[in-house]
Amino acid sequence: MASSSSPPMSAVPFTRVVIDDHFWSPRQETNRNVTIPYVQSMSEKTGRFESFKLTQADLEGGWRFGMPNPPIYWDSDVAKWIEAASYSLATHPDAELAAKVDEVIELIAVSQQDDGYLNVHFTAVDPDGRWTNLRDLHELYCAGHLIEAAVAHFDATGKRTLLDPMIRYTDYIASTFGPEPGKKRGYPGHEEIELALVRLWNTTGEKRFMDLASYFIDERGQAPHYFDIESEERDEDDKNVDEWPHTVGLRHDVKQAHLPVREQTTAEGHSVRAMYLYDGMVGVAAGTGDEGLMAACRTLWDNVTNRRMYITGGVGSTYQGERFTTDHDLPSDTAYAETCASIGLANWASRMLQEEGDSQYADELERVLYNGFLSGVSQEGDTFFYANVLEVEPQAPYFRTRDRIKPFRQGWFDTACCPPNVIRTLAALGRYIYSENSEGIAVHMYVSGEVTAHVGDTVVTLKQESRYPWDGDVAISVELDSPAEFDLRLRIPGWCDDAKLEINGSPVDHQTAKGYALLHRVWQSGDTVVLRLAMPMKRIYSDRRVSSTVGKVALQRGPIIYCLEEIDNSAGLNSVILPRDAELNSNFEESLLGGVTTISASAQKIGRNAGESLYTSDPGTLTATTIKAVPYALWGNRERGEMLVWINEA
Ligand code: FUB
Ligand code: ZN
Repeated sequence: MASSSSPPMSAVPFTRVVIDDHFWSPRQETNRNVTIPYVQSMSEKTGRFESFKLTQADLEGGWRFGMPNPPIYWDSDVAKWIEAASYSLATHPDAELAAKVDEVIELIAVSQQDDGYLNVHFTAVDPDGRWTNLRDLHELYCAGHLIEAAVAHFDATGKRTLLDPMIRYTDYIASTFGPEPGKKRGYPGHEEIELALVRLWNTTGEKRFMDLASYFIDERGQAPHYFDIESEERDEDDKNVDEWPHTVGLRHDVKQAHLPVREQTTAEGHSVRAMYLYDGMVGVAAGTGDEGLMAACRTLWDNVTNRRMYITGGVGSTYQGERFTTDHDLPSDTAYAETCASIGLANWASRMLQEEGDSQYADELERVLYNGFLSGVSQEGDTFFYANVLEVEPQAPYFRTRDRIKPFRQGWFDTACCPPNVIRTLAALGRYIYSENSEGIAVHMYVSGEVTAHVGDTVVTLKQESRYPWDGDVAISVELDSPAEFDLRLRIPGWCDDAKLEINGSPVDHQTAKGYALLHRVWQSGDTVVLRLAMPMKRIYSDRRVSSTVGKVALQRGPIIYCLEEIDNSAGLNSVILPRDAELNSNFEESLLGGVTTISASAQKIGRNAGESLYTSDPGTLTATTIKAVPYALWGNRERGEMLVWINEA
């Protein structure tokens, strides 16, 4: 029987998904051939790998890599590279890469202390500082990334060379923190370990890891406040200061520690931390059946996606504190929208999706992947955005405020969290496409290739073929050993107003459940489903309370958000006015940016006002022009120049 409610699903692991897609395959190939090796070479060049060998004595005479000493977050960069390399090895064996991974893991394992502790900075640079400042110093964040790397490496290779040291480290952490007498009641200032412990629990089945994740989540924000206790112990007068403009990181809300997490109703603080926390919360809620915690996740989801998220799926409205600000505060030109935060949002969305089975989560996942995540890396794979702004005027001075915010992609950053985050995400992209449970299979993303899914004991192969995201026709064929009855759920994207389905060439009416076309039948090998998603160009308007976009329009086609670039439209993008009734035309341009659909329209441009006065009564004259918009994710891959997502509308 088809049922509109369905038990929680599991994401089909990327190792059972083959991506053979004209849009994503080239990006994955570049990731494998360029970006993963590039992050490896930068890690070598900057001393990140070698830092695991450091001792205090080495540092006395100055370190040959030029940095005064390894910063507090380096372990996490190396961990993300191992994670990415492991994913890559799982789908594309490569002896040289495997040997390099083994070599780096050996360095890490050797750096583990006798009691199980493992952290470069607090071993070589500041041994007395261990666990003295969880609020600011990233020890548990680094541990989390190393745990994720260990799980990825074990899953990919079956080797326990990183998993065992990390289990030892985790057990040491569990002996240090917790509610039991004699333990510190601490939790991380930068979340990450929570979601990593959920992964460790998934892989090992050891409940103690879930218990530790649960402890970290529920201890956050409790009174008396651990970060204040710590700061007193350090004899520092830097307790939480809640008055604005105290943004520099001491505020508890920057760390989502202003309230116990179950009482939080708005996304506050540092956006990457928030995303990682919420991901961990769903993992724990799902693992323990904790409906109260899940309800908190739903409330936060609603706040983020309906009031605090950019149209590109970026989150974090200011570089000050790299944080969320207030509802509807989404400035385009000073957006932060860190690449890591988009990745965090994608992972949180995917986890919500497995539990709730509702297409709203897949819609946002898709929004992020095709827009605010993919913008983070160049098509050539060796330059990156840290902040993904929605409007660029290259001369604007705010770009000079931090090296992380520039009007062009850069090769590396002082804090290089984003590039290694990009590589692990692209390498395991297949994990976002399908889910399975005992009742059937759900297709969330339309990406050509195939999946081997498990519906109870039945093994089902689905083959997908489409020219998505440029074309909304998707063909899915079923392969089975023998006929089997199950649900096939196909997501009808939120942006699509007209979806039609055919099975074996005949149109079928479909029931919709939670945003998915629900097809229940006895499937035979060779059955083919065709989904036709109308993909017209759309004008999108924001809530009028978003002051920076009032009177402006964004262009969208399918999941793709568009932008204007100077190279196609000449300078002065903010003087463009798109009449409300101007016809939009789409055109697939084979030789542009690897083959993309562009949108063009007749528009107007306001000319400069007469004279040199800054302020004048001359309104300027309007001249006719034609505009051409390209996918936002691909901007900045040609010449440097202006870029604009939200266009003035007349
Ligand atoms: O602090 C570690 C990482 O660096 C954060 O996740 C990023 O936002 C950046 O601050
Ligand atoms: Zn980052």
